[in-house]
Formats: sequence, C-alpha cells, structure tokens
Amino acid sequence: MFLHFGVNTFTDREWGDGTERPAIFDPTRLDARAWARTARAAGFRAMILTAKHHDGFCLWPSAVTQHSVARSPWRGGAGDVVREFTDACRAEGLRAGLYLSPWDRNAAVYGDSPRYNDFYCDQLTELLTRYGPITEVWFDGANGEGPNGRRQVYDWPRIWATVRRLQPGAVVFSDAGPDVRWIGNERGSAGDPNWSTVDPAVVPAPGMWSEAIGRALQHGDPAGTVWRPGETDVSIRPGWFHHPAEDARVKSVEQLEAIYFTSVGRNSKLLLNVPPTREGVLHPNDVARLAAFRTRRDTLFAKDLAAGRRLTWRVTWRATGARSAVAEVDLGRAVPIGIVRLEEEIARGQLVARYRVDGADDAGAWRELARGETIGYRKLERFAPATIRRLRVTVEDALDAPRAPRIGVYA
Ligand code: FUL
Repeated sequence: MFLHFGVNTFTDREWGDGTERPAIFDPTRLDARAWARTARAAGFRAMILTAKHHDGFCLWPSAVTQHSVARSPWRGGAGDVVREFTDACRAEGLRAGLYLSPWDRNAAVYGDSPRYNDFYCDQLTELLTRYGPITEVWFDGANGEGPNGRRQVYDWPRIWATVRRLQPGAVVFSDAGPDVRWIGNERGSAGDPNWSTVDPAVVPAPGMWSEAIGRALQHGDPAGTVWRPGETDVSIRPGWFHHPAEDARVKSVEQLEAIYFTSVGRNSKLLLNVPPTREGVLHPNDVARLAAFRTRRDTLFAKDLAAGRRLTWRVTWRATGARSAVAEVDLGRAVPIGIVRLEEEIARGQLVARYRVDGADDAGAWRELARGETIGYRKLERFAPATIRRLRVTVEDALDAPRAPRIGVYA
C-alpha cells in the first residue's frame, strides 16, 4: 500500500510548490497504527510512505532543512511521521518502504547539482539509518525546475550506492530500477507480455520518456541482461493525495479487481495508493472499499479446484520439444471453471514465451480457454465459465527447456 501524505493534504493540491508554511501541517488525530491495521486486514504485505514529495516538506525532522514537521505545530514540533509509520509497520508485521522525491521545489540548493546531490544523500542517509530495516526505496521520475529555475543533474550512481551501503536488503524502485522498475503508467495496467528482464541501456535514468522507454517499462525484454520486475503504482482515487472533493470517487471493487488482474495477474507487483486525510487517518470510504476488495479476492480464489482434489487429480508434464512441453490436470470430475492461475518458479528465471490453455469436458471434447505469451511469477487467465474435467497447459515456446508451472483452477 502506498501512502501520499504531506503539505498537499492540507492545501488540497497534488503538487506543492515548496512555499507552503510548515505551520499548515497539523493532523488532528494521526494514527499510523490504524493505517497499518487496515493494510494488513486488506492483505497488503508492505507500506510505502512519501517521506518527502516534490514540495520538499519532510515528514521527519531532517537536520538539513527547516522545511519539515519540526517547524509544524503537530505534536508540538516534536513529531516524526516516518518514525510512527515504521513503528506501525513493524507492529503489524508489514514491511516498510520510503519515497524520497528527488525533485525538491523548496531546497535553495536544488539545481546547484553537486550541492543538491550532497543534500539529497544526507536526507537519504537520515532515512536509511534512523528507522531500522527499509524494504524498498522509491524514486519517482518527476523532475522539473527548482525554485531558481535551474535543473538538477542527479548523481544516480551515488544515490543508489548510498542505499546499497546503508540498506543492502532494500530494493530500489525507479523507471531505471536498478531492482524494480516502474511499469510505465499510473492506470494500474502492466504490459502483456511482461518480462521481468530488461535491457538496462534502454532506460538509463529516471524521468526520461520515449516510445522505446514506454515499451521497455511495460513489456520488459526476453533478451534483457538484468532482472528488474515491474511494479504497478495506481491510486484508489483520482489523485495521489487526499482531496475531500474526491471522497465519492474512490475506485469501485470492480475497478480494483480489474486492476488486480492487469497487475498481479500480469507478472507485476501492485502498489495501491490510499492517501490519509487531513486528520491523519484513512477515509472510511477507502477503508470500506479495501475490505470489500479483500472479500472479493477471497471469494474469487476461495477454492483451488486443482489442489482441492488432491486425492484424485493428477498432473502430468512432458516435454514435446527442446523448448515446449505440455501439462495436463485431471480435476476428477467436470466442474465449472472461469479462472486459471499459472506460476513459473522464478527463483530459476522466467522462461515461458507462448502458451495456451485448453479444457475438456467429460466427453473428452477439447476447447481452447485462453492463450498468452509470458507467465512469470503469476499470470491470471479469466474466461467465460466452462465445465471442464481435464485441463491442458501447453507451453508452445520458451527461452529454454520449460519447467512445469504451478497451476491453480477456480470457479
Ligand atoms: C509521480 C509524482 O509526480 C506524483 O505526484 C506521484 O507521487 C506519483 C506516484 O509519482 O512521479
């Protein structure tokens, strides 16, 4: 779960310009533990907080700027949202991630490239040394001009090396990874096909755009030399920050379900943004929607008809060529099915390049249910419900001799 929170929450804007008075930051009942409880109940495994957005306002008391919670009336100027957030994550068994916007519209040194790189690495060092293990560091690509109209030249190698040195277990997210890549849009839709490997030369740094970059982010590259799986970030509302005028525009369960299928169901992780309100809590409409989304997923995936028939079902897997193979699952009896889940053992790489799924009823009449290209860690296929006894997954092409995918079958 992604949380966008900061001065924009109080000014009702999406991008602050850095001139906001820290005094406006005054959440009346901030409750990070409640954010974490909601996230956990909804099935999230990690949360990522905007420690600093483009306005430069820091949700922790940074020693290198005055533009922070330390100058706000909240908790008498002694508060630290990053501390409360990371404590809450740990208390609820969630991993903690942080977003530190490279673009800073407040810092006077922004655009004075070597000095801002120092300033930025100082802030990163504060975040990565004060709050225990950080799972993911999130670098967005927006990078406009500074307060002085100058553009910053970021020292990405140094910035990434700072994360490696201080938090060797953290994954680094940006358009250019190096560990996890942006999926190329903010609509919740990963590419199909979607390879977890990329050619690093195509996306040299965050914040660049071309058609080739867009394609690389969406689809990856089967010939790519680095492993850089996609992460799909999308907001539960039209905006990233909370705006009271959008309280009735929280995405429906149907929209969230569709996003789940086009992100998690396409070999990508999902990072769903749920922004706290001015009070510092999640809005009841968002909380209710998350709960309903969880119920929907639990219902859709309640019963794996393959695994549930352990006594009678059989899976056979045989190679049909150097890079092709076929798996067959006998469900024991003909049952209505509408979703198939396929998973490659990605600890050993991503191989499948083309596959099809067929089903046969009791009479043994085969029909095609779905076909696709990549599988990766998870591929979800949804089709018009059919009554099926035997299921066949045919890998028609792969980068190397394919291994048997895990197969789940749902009504
Ligand atoms: C973008 C930012 O400009 C948006 O405000 C938001 O934070 C989004 C997740 O990343 O680069």
